[in-house]
Amino acid sequence: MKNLELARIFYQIAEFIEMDEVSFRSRAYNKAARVLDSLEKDVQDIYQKGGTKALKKIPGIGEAIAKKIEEFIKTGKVKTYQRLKKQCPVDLETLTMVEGLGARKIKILYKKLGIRNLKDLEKEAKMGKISELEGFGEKSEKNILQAIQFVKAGQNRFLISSILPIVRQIINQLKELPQVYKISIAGSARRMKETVGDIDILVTSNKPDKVIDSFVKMFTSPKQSEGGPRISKVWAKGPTKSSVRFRAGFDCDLRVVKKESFGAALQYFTGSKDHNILIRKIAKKKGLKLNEYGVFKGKKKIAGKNEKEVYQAIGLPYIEPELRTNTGEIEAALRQAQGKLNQLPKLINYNDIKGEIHCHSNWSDGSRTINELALSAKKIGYQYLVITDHTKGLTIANGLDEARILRQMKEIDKVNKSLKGIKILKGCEANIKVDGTIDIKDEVLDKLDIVLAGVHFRLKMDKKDMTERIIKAIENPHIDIIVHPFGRLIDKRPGYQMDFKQVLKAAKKNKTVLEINAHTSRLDLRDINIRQAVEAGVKLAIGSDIHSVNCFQMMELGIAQTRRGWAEKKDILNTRTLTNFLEFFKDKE
Ligand code: DGT
Ligand code: CA
Ligand code: CA
Repeated sequence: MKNLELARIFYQIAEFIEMDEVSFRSRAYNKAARVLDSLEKDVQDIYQKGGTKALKKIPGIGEAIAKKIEEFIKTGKVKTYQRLKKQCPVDLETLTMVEGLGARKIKILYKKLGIRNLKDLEKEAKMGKISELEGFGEKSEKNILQAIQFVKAGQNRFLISSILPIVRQIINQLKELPQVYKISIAGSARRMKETVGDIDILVTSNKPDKVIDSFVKMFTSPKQSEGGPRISKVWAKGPTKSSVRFRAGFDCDLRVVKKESFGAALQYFTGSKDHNILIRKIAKKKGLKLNEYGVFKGKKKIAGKNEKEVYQAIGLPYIEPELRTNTGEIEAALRQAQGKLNQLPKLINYNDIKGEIHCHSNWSDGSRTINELALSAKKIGYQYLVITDHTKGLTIANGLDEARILRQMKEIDKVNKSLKGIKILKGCEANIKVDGTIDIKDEVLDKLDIVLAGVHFRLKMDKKDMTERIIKAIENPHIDIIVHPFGRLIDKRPGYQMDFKQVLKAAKKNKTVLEINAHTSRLDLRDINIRQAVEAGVKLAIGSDIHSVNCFQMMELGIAQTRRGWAEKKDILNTRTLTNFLEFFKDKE
Protein backbone atom coordinates (compact mmCIF):
# COMPACT_ATOMS: atom_id res chain seq x y z
CA MET A 1 0.00 0.00 0.00
CA LYS A 2 1.27 3.41 -0.94
CA ASN A 3 -0.80 5.14 1.76
CA LEU A 4 1.93 5.22 4.37
CA GLU A 5 4.71 6.23 1.98
CA LEU A 6 2.58 9.12 0.80
CA ALA A 7 1.65 10.08 4.34
CA ARG A 8 5.35 10.27 5.21
CA ILE A 9 6.04 12.50 2.25
CA PHE A 10 3.12 14.79 3.05
CA TYR A 11 4.10 15.06 6.71
CA GLN A 12 7.54 16.15 5.57
CA ILE A 13 6.22 18.63 3.02
CA ALA A 14 4.15 20.16 5.82
CA GLU A 15 7.27 20.44 7.98
CA PHE A 16 9.23 22.00 5.13
CA ILE A 17 6.52 24.62 4.65
CA GLU A 18 6.43 25.25 8.38
CA MET A 19 10.11 26.12 8.31
CA ASP A 20 8.91 29.47 7.02
CA GLU A 21 5.31 29.75 8.07
CA VAL A 22 2.43 27.80 9.49
CA SER A 23 -0.15 28.33 6.79
CA PHE A 24 -3.24 26.78 5.33
CA ARG A 25 -0.89 24.92 2.97
CA SER A 26 1.04 23.21 5.73
CA ARG A 27 -2.20 22.44 7.49
CA ALA A 28 -3.60 20.91 4.31
CA TYR A 29 -0.58 18.62 3.90
CA ASN A 30 -0.70 17.61 7.55
CA LYS A 31 -4.35 16.84 7.28
CA ALA A 32 -3.88 14.83 4.09
CA ALA A 33 -1.05 12.89 5.76
CA ARG A 34 -3.23 12.07 8.75
CA VAL A 35 -6.05 11.00 6.47
CA LEU A 36 -3.76 8.70 4.47
CA ASP A 37 -2.24 7.35 7.65
CA SER A 38 -5.61 6.12 8.80
CA LEU A 39 -7.27 5.40 5.46
CA GLU A 40 -8.55 1.84 5.36
CA LYS A 41 -8.66 1.60 1.56
CA ASP A 42 -5.61 1.48 -0.67
CA VAL A 43 -5.20 4.92 -2.21
CA GLN A 44 -3.75 3.38 -5.35
CA ASP A 45 -6.91 1.31 -5.78
CA ILE A 46 -9.07 4.38 -5.35
CA TYR A 47 -7.02 6.20 -7.97
CA GLN A 48 -7.04 3.34 -10.42
CA LYS A 49 -10.78 2.98 -10.15
CA GLY A 50 -11.79 6.62 -10.29
CA GLY A 51 -8.79 8.86 -10.99
CA THR A 52 -8.19 12.14 -9.18
CA LYS A 53 -11.92 12.67 -9.06
CA ALA A 54 -12.29 9.71 -6.71
CA LEU A 55 -9.30 10.88 -4.66
CA LYS A 56 -10.93 14.24 -4.10
CA LYS A 57 -13.93 12.49 -2.59
CA ILE A 58 -11.75 11.42 0.33
CA PRO A 59 -12.36 13.96 3.10
CA GLY A 60 -9.24 16.09 3.56
CA ILE A 61 -7.92 15.54 0.03
CA GLY A 62 -8.25 18.53 -2.29
CA GLU A 63 -7.27 19.22 -5.88
CA ALA A 64 -3.58 19.98 -5.24
CA ILE A 65 -3.02 16.96 -3.02
CA ALA A 66 -4.91 14.64 -5.35
CA LYS A 67 -2.53 15.71 -8.13
CA LYS A 68 0.45 14.87 -5.92
CA ILE A 69 -0.98 11.44 -5.18
CA GLU A 70 -1.46 10.87 -8.90
CA GLU A 71 2.11 12.00 -9.57
CA PHE A 72 3.44 9.58 -6.96
CA ILE A 73 1.44 6.63 -8.27
CA LYS A 74 2.55 7.36 -11.84
CA THR A 75 6.19 8.32 -11.29
CA GLY A 76 7.07 7.10 -7.80
CA LYS A 77 8.06 10.66 -6.92
CA VAL A 78 6.62 13.93 -5.70
CA LYS A 79 8.58 16.76 -7.29
CA THR A 80 7.58 19.38 -4.71
CA TYR A 81 8.99 17.13 -2.01
CA GLN A 82 12.23 16.58 -3.86
CA ARG A 83 12.69 20.29 -4.46
CA LEU A 84 12.09 21.11 -0.79
CA LYS A 85 14.39 18.33 0.32
CA LYS A 86 17.13 19.65 -1.96
CA GLN A 87 16.81 23.14 -0.49
CA CYS A 88 17.18 21.83 3.03
CA PRO A 89 18.60 18.31 2.98
CA VAL A 90 17.96 17.31 6.55
CA ASP A 91 16.71 14.10 8.17
CA LEU A 92 13.42 15.67 9.14
CA GLU A 93 11.80 12.51 10.42
CA THR A 94 14.49 11.94 13.02
CA LEU A 95 15.14 15.56 13.90
CA THR A 96 11.48 16.30 14.53
CA MET A 97 11.51 13.43 17.01
CA VAL A 98 13.77 15.53 19.21
CA GLU A 99 11.44 17.13 21.72
CA GLY A 100 11.57 20.91 21.42
CA LEU A 101 12.78 20.97 17.82
CA GLY A 102 10.20 22.17 15.34
CA ALA A 103 10.57 22.85 11.65
CA ARG A 104 11.57 26.49 12.14
CA LYS A 105 14.41 25.61 14.50
CA ILE A 106 15.58 22.74 12.33
CA LYS A 107 15.97 25.16 9.45
CA ILE A 108 17.97 27.62 11.57
CA LEU A 109 20.22 24.79 12.77
CA TYR A 110 20.82 23.71 9.19
CA LYS A 111 21.47 27.21 7.86
CA LYS A 112 23.71 28.35 10.72
CA LEU A 113 25.50 25.16 11.69
CA GLY A 114 24.90 22.77 8.79
CA ILE A 115 23.11 20.28 11.04
CA ARG A 116 21.51 17.56 8.90
CA ASN A 117 20.95 14.67 11.27
CA LEU A 118 20.97 13.51 14.84
CA LYS A 119 24.72 12.94 14.87
CA ASP A 120 25.43 16.51 13.70
CA LEU A 121 22.99 17.82 16.25
CA GLU A 122 24.63 15.99 19.12
CA LYS A 123 28.10 17.08 18.03
CA GLU A 124 27.22 20.77 17.81
CA ALA A 125 25.25 20.70 21.06
CA LYS A 126 28.16 19.08 22.88
CA MET A 127 30.49 21.77 21.55
CA GLY A 128 28.16 24.42 22.88
CA LYS A 129 27.46 25.83 19.42
CA ILE A 130 23.70 25.73 19.73
CA SER A 131 23.50 27.88 22.84
CA GLU A 132 25.31 30.61 20.93
CA LEU A 133 22.51 30.89 18.39
CA GLU A 134 19.83 33.49 18.76
CA GLY A 135 16.65 32.04 20.18
CA PHE A 136 18.27 28.93 21.68
CA GLY A 137 20.29 29.53 24.83
CA GLU A 138 21.98 27.18 27.27
CA LYS A 139 18.84 25.72 28.70
CA SER A 140 17.50 24.67 25.35
CA GLU A 141 20.88 23.21 24.42
CA LYS A 142 20.76 21.10 27.54
CA ASN A 143 17.20 20.04 26.76
CA ILE A 144 18.24 19.08 23.24
CA LEU A 145 21.08 16.90 24.53
CA GLN A 146 18.69 15.13 26.85
CA ALA A 147 16.11 14.69 24.14
CA ILE A 148 18.74 13.20 21.79
CA GLN A 149 19.46 10.43 24.31
CA PHE A 150 15.78 9.69 24.39
CA VAL A 151 15.50 9.42 20.62
CA LYS A 152 18.64 7.30 20.39
CA ALA A 153 17.37 4.86 22.99
CA GLY A 154 14.30 4.22 20.89
CA GLN A 155 15.92 4.01 17.48
CA ASN A 156 16.52 0.31 17.16
CA ARG A 157 13.15 -0.63 18.51
CA PHE A 158 9.72 -0.61 16.90
CA LEU A 159 6.38 0.35 18.32
CA ILE A 160 4.34 -2.78 18.96
CA SER A 161 1.47 -1.11 17.10
CA SER A 162 3.46 -0.85 13.87
CA ILE A 163 4.75 -4.39 14.10
CA LEU A 164 1.75 -6.46 15.18
CA PRO A 165 -0.32 -6.16 12.00
CA ILE A 166 2.63 -7.29 9.86
CA VAL A 167 3.51 -10.14 12.19
CA ARG A 168 -0.06 -11.34 12.08
CA GLN A 169 0.08 -11.34 8.29
CA ILE A 170 3.31 -13.34 8.41
CA ILE A 171 1.83 -15.85 10.82
CA ASN A 172 -1.34 -16.23 8.76
CA GLN A 173 0.69 -16.99 5.67
CA LEU A 174 2.93 -19.43 7.53
CA LYS A 175 -0.13 -21.29 8.77
CA GLU A 176 -0.89 -22.17 5.18
CA LEU A 177 2.24 -24.30 4.87
CA PRO A 178 1.34 -28.00 5.01
CA GLN A 179 4.36 -28.82 7.18
CA VAL A 180 3.44 -26.31 9.87
CA TYR A 181 1.62 -27.84 12.81
CA LYS A 182 1.53 -25.24 15.59
CA ILE A 183 2.63 -21.65 15.44
CA SER A 184 3.04 -18.86 17.97
CA ILE A 185 4.61 -15.50 18.34
CA ALA A 186 7.20 -15.36 21.14
CA GLY A 187 9.63 -12.80 22.59
CA SER A 188 8.74 -9.27 23.60
CA ALA A 189 5.91 -9.10 21.04
CA ARG A 190 4.11 -11.94 22.81
CA ARG A 191 4.66 -10.11 26.07
CA MET A 192 3.09 -7.10 24.31
CA LYS A 193 5.89 -4.80 25.30
CA GLU A 194 5.52 -1.18 24.18
CA THR A 195 8.44 -1.48 21.87
CA VAL A 196 9.94 -4.53 20.25
CA GLY A 197 13.55 -5.14 19.24
CA ASP A 198 12.97 -8.10 16.96
CA ILE A 199 10.20 -10.56 16.22
CA ASP A 200 10.39 -14.15 17.39
CA ILE A 201 8.19 -16.81 15.84
CA LEU A 202 7.97 -20.42 16.94
CA VAL A 203 6.67 -23.28 14.82
CA THR A 204 6.31 -27.00 15.39
CA SER A 205 6.86 -29.39 12.54
CA ASN A 206 8.56 -32.68 11.84
CA LYS A 207 10.02 -31.23 8.66
CA PRO A 208 11.89 -28.21 10.06
CA ASP A 209 14.21 -27.70 7.08
CA LYS A 210 11.22 -27.61 4.73
CA VAL A 211 9.50 -24.99 6.89
CA ILE A 212 12.60 -22.79 6.97
CA ASP A 213 13.05 -23.12 3.20
CA SER A 214 9.43 -22.34 2.44
CA PHE A 215 9.44 -19.41 4.87
CA VAL A 216 12.37 -17.74 3.16
CA LYS A 217 11.09 -18.57 -0.30
CA MET A 218 7.57 -17.42 0.40
CA PHE A 219 8.53 -14.02 1.69
CA THR A 220 11.23 -13.28 -0.87
CA SER A 221 9.08 -14.32 -3.81
CA PRO A 222 8.16 -11.51 -6.17
CA LYS A 223 4.77 -13.18 -6.31
CA GLN A 224 4.23 -12.16 -2.69
CA SER A 225 1.27 -9.85 -3.03
CA GLU A 226 2.13 -6.21 -3.36
CA GLY A 227 2.10 -4.57 0.05
CA GLY A 228 2.43 -7.92 1.80
CA PRO A 229 5.42 -8.53 4.09
CA ARG A 230 8.64 -9.13 2.18
CA ILE A 231 12.06 -10.30 3.33
CA SER A 232 14.85 -7.94 2.34
CA LYS A 233 17.81 -9.76 3.86
CA VAL A 234 18.55 -13.26 5.08
CA TRP A 235 21.04 -13.04 7.96
CA ALA A 236 21.24 -16.74 8.71
CA LYS A 237 19.55 -19.92 7.59
CA GLY A 238 19.98 -23.28 9.27
CA PRO A 239 18.05 -26.55 9.48
CA THR A 240 15.79 -25.42 12.34
CA LYS A 241 16.29 -21.69 12.52
CA SER A 242 16.50 -18.63 10.36
CA SER A 243 17.10 -15.00 10.95
CA VAL A 244 15.87 -12.46 8.40
CA ARG A 245 15.04 -8.80 7.97
CA PHE A 246 11.71 -7.70 6.61
CA ARG A 247 11.36 -4.75 4.29
CA ALA A 248 9.48 -2.86 6.98
CA GLY A 249 12.85 -2.69 8.78
CA PHE A 250 12.57 -5.22 11.57
CA ASP A 251 14.39 -8.52 12.06
CA CYS A 252 12.61 -11.79 12.61
CA ASP A 253 13.85 -15.06 14.12
CA LEU A 254 11.94 -18.15 13.10
CA ARG A 255 12.59 -21.33 15.05
CA VAL A 256 11.16 -24.77 14.41
CA VAL A 257 10.86 -27.20 17.31
CA LYS A 258 9.37 -30.62 17.92
CA LYS A 259 5.78 -30.92 18.99
CA GLU A 260 6.69 -32.39 22.38
CA SER A 261 8.91 -29.40 23.20
CA PHE A 262 6.57 -26.66 22.07
CA GLY A 263 5.59 -25.47 25.56
CA ALA A 264 9.14 -25.42 26.86
CA ALA A 265 10.41 -23.61 23.77
CA LEU A 266 7.57 -21.12 23.92
CA GLN A 267 8.29 -20.48 27.60
CA TYR A 268 12.00 -20.06 26.84
CA PHE A 269 11.66 -17.80 23.81
CA THR A 270 8.91 -15.67 25.27
CA GLY A 271 11.24 -14.44 27.98
CA SER A 272 11.81 -12.06 29.41
CA LYS A 273 15.36 -13.08 30.01
CA ASP A 274 15.15 -11.89 33.62
CA HIS A 275 11.96 -13.86 34.18
CA ASN A 276 13.54 -17.01 32.75
CA ILE A 277 16.68 -16.75 34.83
CA LEU A 278 14.66 -16.75 38.04
CA ILE A 279 12.33 -19.50 36.81
CA ARG A 280 15.31 -21.73 36.06
CA LYS A 281 16.71 -21.06 39.52
CA ILE A 282 13.47 -22.23 41.08
CA ALA A 283 13.53 -25.36 38.95
CA LYS A 284 17.07 -26.05 40.06
CA LYS A 285 16.15 -25.69 43.70
CA LYS A 286 13.58 -28.41 43.17
CA GLY A 287 16.22 -30.64 41.63
CA LEU A 288 14.84 -30.10 38.14
CA LYS A 289 16.38 -28.87 34.96
CA LEU A 290 14.52 -26.47 32.67
CA ASN A 291 15.60 -25.65 29.15
CA GLU A 292 13.98 -24.99 25.78
CA TYR A 293 13.32 -28.72 25.32
CA GLY A 294 11.47 -29.39 28.52
CA VAL A 295 11.57 -29.88 32.28
CA PHE A 296 13.79 -32.80 33.30
CA LYS A 297 14.15 -34.87 36.43
CA GLY A 298 17.52 -36.48 35.89
CA LYS A 299 17.23 -37.78 32.36
CA LYS A 300 13.50 -38.11 32.46
CA LYS A 301 11.43 -35.47 30.75
CA ILE A 302 8.47 -34.57 32.94
CA ALA A 303 6.96 -31.65 30.99
CA GLY A 304 7.37 -29.63 27.81
CA LYS A 305 4.34 -29.98 25.60
CA ASN A 306 2.58 -26.84 26.70
CA GLU A 307 3.47 -23.89 28.86
CA LYS A 308 0.98 -24.66 31.61
CA GLU A 309 2.55 -28.00 32.35
CA VAL A 310 6.01 -26.44 32.30
CA TYR A 311 5.06 -23.98 35.03
CA GLN A 312 3.15 -26.71 36.85
CA ALA A 313 6.13 -29.06 36.80
CA ILE A 314 8.21 -26.56 38.69
CA GLY A 315 5.39 -25.94 41.13
CA LEU A 316 4.01 -22.66 39.86
CA PRO A 317 0.65 -21.49 38.54
CA TYR A 318 0.61 -20.30 34.93
CA ILE A 319 1.95 -16.77 34.53
CA GLU A 320 0.54 -14.67 31.68
CA PRO A 321 3.16 -13.49 29.15
CA GLU A 322 2.48 -9.80 29.83
CA LEU A 323 3.55 -10.33 33.44
CA ARG A 324 6.85 -12.03 32.70
CA THR A 325 9.21 -9.23 33.59
CA ASN A 326 10.65 -10.43 36.90
CA THR A 327 9.06 -7.59 38.79
CA GLY A 328 7.36 -9.62 41.48
CA GLU A 329 5.24 -11.98 39.40
CA ILE A 330 7.31 -15.02 40.32
CA GLU A 331 7.21 -14.22 44.01
CA ALA A 332 3.44 -13.80 43.74
CA ALA A 333 3.19 -17.12 41.89
CA LEU A 334 5.20 -18.81 44.64
CA ARG A 335 2.95 -17.39 47.34
CA GLN A 336 -0.07 -18.57 45.41
CA ALA A 337 1.47 -22.03 45.09
CA GLN A 338 1.78 -22.09 48.86
CA GLY A 339 -1.95 -21.59 49.18
CA LYS A 340 -2.37 -17.84 49.51
CA LEU A 341 -5.24 -16.67 47.35
CA ASN A 342 -5.19 -14.06 44.60
CA GLN A 343 -1.51 -13.25 44.63
CA LEU A 344 -1.29 -13.06 40.85
CA PRO A 345 -3.88 -10.72 39.35
CA LYS A 346 -6.78 -12.10 37.33
CA LEU A 347 -5.89 -9.94 34.39
CA ILE A 348 -8.48 -8.05 32.38
CA ASN A 349 -9.17 -9.91 29.14
CA TYR A 350 -8.86 -8.62 25.60
CA ASN A 351 -12.65 -8.84 25.16
CA ASP A 352 -13.71 -7.23 28.43
CA ILE A 353 -14.22 -3.67 27.19
CA LYS A 354 -17.84 -2.50 26.85
CA GLY A 355 -17.42 1.08 25.68
CA GLU A 356 -15.02 3.65 24.34
CA ILE A 357 -14.44 6.72 26.49
CA HIS A 358 -12.20 8.93 24.35
CA CYS A 359 -13.29 9.83 20.84
CA HIS A 360 -12.90 12.90 18.63
CA SER A 361 -15.34 13.64 15.84
CA ASN A 362 -15.04 16.05 12.94
CA TRP A 363 -16.42 18.73 15.24
CA SER A 364 -12.82 19.17 16.44
CA ASP A 365 -9.80 17.37 14.95
CA GLY A 366 -11.29 13.96 14.20
CA SER A 367 -12.03 12.92 10.64
CA ARG A 368 -15.41 11.23 11.05
CA THR A 369 -18.96 12.25 11.87
CA ILE A 370 -20.56 11.28 15.15
CA ASN A 371 -22.83 8.92 13.28
CA GLU A 372 -19.95 7.13 11.52
CA LEU A 373 -18.06 6.75 14.79
CA ALA A 374 -21.13 5.38 16.52
CA LEU A 375 -21.64 2.81 13.78
CA SER A 376 -18.04 1.63 14.14
CA ALA A 377 -18.40 1.34 17.90
CA LYS A 378 -21.59 -0.62 17.46
CA LYS A 379 -19.94 -2.98 15.00
CA ILE A 380 -17.27 -3.82 17.58
CA GLY A 381 -20.04 -4.64 19.98
CA TYR A 382 -19.62 -1.74 22.37
CA GLN A 383 -22.59 -0.61 24.41
CA TYR A 384 -21.52 3.02 24.55
CA LEU A 385 -19.26 5.59 23.00
CA VAL A 386 -18.36 8.87 24.67
CA ILE A 387 -17.81 11.70 22.20
CA THR A 388 -15.06 13.86 23.67
CA ASP A 389 -14.01 16.58 21.29
CA HIS A 390 -11.35 19.11 22.20
CA THR A 391 -12.48 22.37 23.78
CA LYS A 392 -11.72 25.96 22.90
CA GLY A 393 -8.38 26.29 24.69
CA LEU A 394 -6.91 24.08 21.98
CA THR A 395 -7.42 26.25 18.93
CA ILE A 396 -5.17 24.21 16.62
CA ALA A 397 -7.54 21.29 17.11
CA ASN A 398 -10.59 23.44 16.36
CA GLY A 399 -11.71 23.08 19.99
CA LEU A 400 -15.36 23.63 20.84
CA ASP A 401 -16.55 26.60 22.87
CA GLU A 402 -19.61 26.47 25.12
CA ALA A 403 -22.05 27.29 22.34
CA ARG A 404 -20.72 24.57 20.05
CA ILE A 405 -20.75 22.02 22.86
CA LEU A 406 -24.44 22.77 23.40
CA ARG A 407 -25.11 22.40 19.69
CA GLN A 408 -23.19 19.14 19.57
CA MET A 409 -25.29 17.80 22.44
CA LYS A 410 -28.39 18.34 20.31
CA GLU A 411 -26.75 16.55 17.41
CA ILE A 412 -25.93 13.60 19.71
CA ASP A 413 -29.57 13.45 20.81
CA LYS A 414 -30.54 13.22 17.18
CA VAL A 415 -28.06 10.46 16.36
CA ASN A 416 -29.07 8.54 19.50
CA LYS A 417 -32.66 8.60 18.33
CA SER A 418 -31.73 7.21 14.94
CA LEU A 419 -29.46 4.39 16.17
CA LYS A 420 -30.27 1.25 18.08
CA GLY A 421 -27.90 -0.93 20.04
CA ILE A 422 -25.38 1.75 20.97
CA LYS A 423 -25.62 4.74 23.25
CA ILE A 424 -23.62 7.84 22.49
CA LEU A 425 -22.66 9.73 25.61
CA LYS A 426 -21.94 13.43 25.68
CA GLY A 427 -18.52 14.50 26.73
CA CYS A 428 -15.54 16.65 25.96
CA GLU A 429 -11.79 16.65 26.43
CA ALA A 430 -11.28 19.93 28.23
CA ASN A 431 -7.97 21.66 28.88
CA ILE A 432 -6.41 21.99 32.28
CA LYS A 433 -5.08 25.51 32.29
CA VAL A 434 -1.82 26.51 33.94
CA ASP A 435 -3.58 27.36 37.19
CA GLY A 436 -5.52 24.08 37.21
CA THR A 437 -8.83 25.58 36.14
CA ILE A 438 -10.75 24.36 33.11
CA ASP A 439 -11.38 26.21 29.86
CA ILE A 440 -15.13 25.53 29.79
CA LYS A 441 -17.76 27.03 32.07
CA ASP A 442 -19.11 24.86 34.88
CA GLU A 443 -22.74 25.19 33.82
CA VAL A 444 -21.90 23.57 30.47
CA LEU A 445 -19.65 20.86 31.96
CA ASP A 446 -22.56 20.13 34.25
CA LYS A 447 -24.74 19.16 31.31
CA LEU A 448 -22.31 16.59 29.93
CA ASP A 449 -22.34 12.89 30.83
CA ILE A 450 -18.56 12.48 31.07
CA VAL A 451 -15.92 15.18 31.21
CA LEU A 452 -12.32 14.35 30.36
CA ALA A 453 -9.59 16.85 31.13
CA GLY A 454 -5.95 16.90 30.23
CA VAL A 455 -2.85 19.03 30.03
CA HIS A 456 -2.24 20.10 26.43
CA PHE A 457 0.00 23.11 26.76
CA ARG A 458 2.76 24.42 29.05
CA LEU A 459 3.99 20.89 29.67
CA LYS A 460 7.25 22.03 31.15
CA MET A 461 6.50 23.15 34.65
CA ASP A 462 8.37 22.32 37.78
CA LYS A 463 7.21 19.30 39.70
CA LYS A 464 5.40 21.11 42.46
CA ASP A 465 3.46 23.38 40.12
CA MET A 466 2.49 20.58 37.77
CA THR A 467 1.35 18.40 40.68
CA GLU A 468 -0.79 21.24 42.01
CA ARG A 469 -2.17 21.96 38.55
CA ILE A 470 -3.32 18.38 38.07
CA ILE A 471 -4.59 17.89 41.58
CA LYS A 472 -6.69 21.00 41.22
CA ALA A 473 -8.33 19.43 38.18
CA ILE A 474 -8.78 16.14 40.03
CA GLU A 475 -10.56 17.99 42.84
CA ASN A 476 -12.88 19.72 40.38
CA PRO A 477 -16.22 17.94 40.83
CA HIS A 478 -17.03 18.37 37.13
CA ILE A 479 -14.01 16.40 36.00
CA ASP A 480 -14.56 12.67 35.68
CA ILE A 481 -11.41 11.41 34.00
CA ILE A 482 -7.88 12.81 33.68
CA VAL A 483 -6.55 11.83 30.26
CA HIS A 484 -2.98 10.81 29.37
CA PRO A 485 -1.92 11.73 32.89
CA PHE A 486 1.82 12.04 32.20
CA GLY A 487 1.68 13.59 28.73
CA ARG A 488 4.52 11.40 27.59
CA LEU A 489 5.07 10.39 23.98
CA ILE A 490 6.80 7.06 23.39
CA ASP A 491 10.46 7.58 22.42
CA LYS A 492 9.81 11.26 21.92
CA ARG A 493 8.89 12.98 25.11
CA PRO A 494 9.26 11.80 28.67
CA GLY A 495 6.30 12.52 30.90
CA TYR A 496 6.04 15.75 32.79
CA GLN A 497 7.31 16.10 36.27
CA MET A 498 4.74 15.37 38.91
CA ASP A 499 4.39 13.71 42.27
CA PHE A 500 2.34 10.72 41.21
CA LYS A 501 1.76 9.49 44.76
CA GLN A 502 0.04 12.78 45.60
CA VAL A 503 -1.93 12.61 42.37
CA LEU A 504 -3.13 9.09 43.22
CA LYS A 505 -4.12 10.15 46.70
CA ALA A 506 -6.20 13.00 45.33
CA ALA A 507 -7.75 10.80 42.64
CA LYS A 508 -8.79 8.18 45.19
CA LYS A 509 -10.24 10.78 47.52
CA ASN A 510 -12.20 12.58 44.80
CA LYS A 511 -13.24 9.47 42.90
CA THR A 512 -11.58 10.86 39.81
CA VAL A 513 -10.58 8.30 37.23
CA LEU A 514 -7.23 8.19 35.44
CA GLU A 515 -7.07 7.24 31.80
CA ILE A 516 -4.85 4.63 30.27
CA ASN A 517 -4.48 6.25 26.88
CA ALA A 518 -4.14 3.52 24.28
CA HIS A 519 -3.04 5.75 21.43
CA THR A 520 -0.08 4.20 19.60
CA SER A 521 2.15 7.17 20.28
CA ARG A 522 1.21 7.64 23.92
CA LEU A 523 0.42 4.53 25.97
CA ASP A 524 0.06 6.70 29.04
CA LEU A 525 -0.26 5.65 31.95
CA ARG A 526 2.70 3.33 31.67
CA ASP A 527 2.58 -0.16 33.14
CA ILE A 528 4.45 0.76 36.32
CA ASN A 529 2.08 3.65 36.96
CA ILE A 530 -0.95 1.45 36.34
CA ARG A 531 0.35 -0.90 38.96
CA GLN A 532 0.76 1.96 41.42
CA ALA A 533 -2.76 3.17 40.66
CA VAL A 534 -4.26 -0.29 41.17
CA GLU A 535 -2.43 -0.63 44.48
CA ALA A 536 -3.72 2.79 45.55
CA GLY A 537 -7.29 1.73 44.72
CA VAL A 538 -7.68 4.36 42.01
CA LYS A 539 -10.11 3.51 39.21
CA LEU A 540 -8.91 3.56 35.63
CA ALA A 541 -10.46 3.64 32.16
CA ILE A 542 -8.88 2.76 28.84
CA GLY A 543 -9.32 5.33 26.07
CA SER A 544 -8.16 4.98 22.47
CA ASP A 545 -8.03 8.71 21.74
CA ILE A 546 -9.87 8.02 18.51
CA HIS A 547 -9.56 10.41 15.58
CA SER A 548 -10.78 8.06 12.84
CA VAL A 549 -12.72 4.82 12.59
CA ASN A 550 -9.75 2.49 12.37
CA CYS A 551 -8.36 3.91 15.63
CA PHE A 552 -10.79 1.67 17.50
CA GLN A 553 -8.29 -1.15 17.12
CA MET A 554 -5.81 0.65 19.37
CA MET A 555 -7.85 -0.53 22.34
CA GLU A 556 -5.94 -3.80 22.14
CA LEU A 557 -2.71 -1.98 22.95
CA GLY A 558 -4.34 -0.24 25.87
CA ILE A 559 -5.54 -3.56 27.22
CA ALA A 560 -2.06 -5.03 26.80
CA GLN A 561 -0.61 -2.10 28.72
CA THR A 562 -3.28 -2.56 31.39
CA ARG A 563 -2.42 -6.25 31.70
CA ARG A 564 1.26 -5.39 32.05
CA GLY A 565 0.13 -3.08 34.84
CA TRP A 566 -1.44 -5.98 36.77
CA ALA A 567 -4.93 -4.51 36.47
CA GLU A 568 -8.08 -6.59 36.74
CA LYS A 569 -11.44 -6.15 35.11
CA LYS A 570 -12.81 -4.53 38.24
CA ASP A 571 -10.17 -1.79 38.13
CA ILE A 572 -11.19 -0.65 34.66
CA LEU A 573 -14.41 1.32 34.47
CA ASN A 574 -15.20 0.79 30.83
CA THR A 575 -15.46 -2.94 31.37
CA ARG A 576 -18.77 -2.07 33.04
CA THR A 577 -22.14 -2.09 31.39
CA LEU A 578 -23.57 1.27 30.40
CA THR A 579 -25.73 1.47 33.53
CA ASN A 580 -22.92 0.55 35.89
CA PHE A 581 -20.49 2.82 34.12
CA LEU A 582 -22.77 5.84 34.53
CA GLU A 583 -23.66 4.80 38.06
CA PHE A 584 -20.03 5.26 39.09
CA PHE A 585 -20.00 8.91 38.10
CA LYS A 586 -23.42 9.67 39.51
CA ASP A 587 -22.31 11.22 42.75
CA LYS A 588 -19.86 13.38 40.87
CA GLU A 589 -21.58 16.43 39.47
P1 DGT B 1 13.48 -7.62 22.18
O1 DGT B 1 13.58 -8.47 20.96
O2 DGT B 1 14.72 -6.86 22.48
O3 DGT B 1 12.29 -6.73 22.18
O4 DGT B 1 13.26 -8.60 23.45
P2 DGT B 1 13.03 -10.17 23.49
O5 DGT B 1 12.60 -10.48 24.88
O6 DGT B 1 12.13 -10.59 22.40
O7 DGT B 1 14.49 -10.75 23.33
P3 DGT B 1 15.18 -11.64 22.20
O8 DGT B 1 14.52 -11.50 20.88
O9 DGT B 1 16.63 -11.33 22.27
O10 DGT B 1 15.01 -13.12 22.73
C1 DGT B 1 13.77 -13.75 22.79
C2 DGT B 1 13.64 -14.52 24.06
O11 DGT B 1 14.58 -15.61 24.06
C3 DGT B 1 13.98 -13.74 25.30
O12 DGT B 1 12.90 -12.99 25.77
C4 DGT B 1 14.38 -14.83 26.24
C5 DGT B 1 15.06 -15.83 25.37
N1 DGT B 1 16.51 -15.64 25.41
C6 DGT B 1 17.27 -15.14 24.45
N2 DGT B 1 18.56 -15.12 24.83
C7 DGT B 1 18.60 -15.61 26.06
C8 DGT B 1 19.63 -15.85 27.01
O13 DGT B 1 20.80 -15.58 26.79
N3 DGT B 1 19.25 -16.38 28.20
C9 DGT B 1 17.96 -16.67 28.48
N4 DGT B 1 17.64 -17.16 29.66
N5 DGT B 1 16.99 -16.46 27.63
C10 DGT B 1 17.28 -15.94 26.43
CA1 CA C 1 12.56 -10.35 20.21
CA1 CA D 1 15.15 -12.56 18.72
